[in-house]
Amino acid sequence: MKKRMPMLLMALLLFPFTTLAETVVVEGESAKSMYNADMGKTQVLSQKNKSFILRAPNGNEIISPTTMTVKAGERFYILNEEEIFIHNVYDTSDSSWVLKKQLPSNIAAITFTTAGKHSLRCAIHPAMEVNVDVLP
Ligand SMILES: [Cu+2]
Repeated sequence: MKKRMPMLLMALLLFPFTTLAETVVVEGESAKSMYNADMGKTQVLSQKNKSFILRAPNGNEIISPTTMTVKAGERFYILNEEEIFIHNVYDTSDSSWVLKKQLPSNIAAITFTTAGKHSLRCAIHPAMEVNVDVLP
C-alpha cells in the first residue's frame, strides 16, 4: 500500500483520468504503462470470447467468474483481449463511471477507493456480468 500511493498520486497528477468519490479510472496510454509496471502483481479482468475471464496475479484464470474480490484502494485492470469485438463495461451500482466502447487491446485501470459491492456488466453483451466485493 505504501508503494502504491505515490504511484496513484502521480497518475492522478500527470495523466488523463476520471476521479470520483469511489472509483478511479485510468485509460489510454497511461493505463498501458501502469499495466506493464503492475504485471504479475494485480488481478486482471479480461474480456475474451464475449466472456469475462478473471486472471490472478499468478496467472490462474477463472472463466465467467461470478464474483471477484479486491481491497479498497487496490488497483485491477479491465482488458479487451478480443480480436474484433468491442466491449462496454459499466457498473450497475455506481453510475459515476463507464468504460464506454473499449476496443480490442485497450486497457483500463480501475480502483475502488471505498469498501462495498459493485456489479460490472457489458452493455453490448448482457450475459457478461461479474460482482466485485471491495473489502476494507
Ligand atoms: Cu461485451
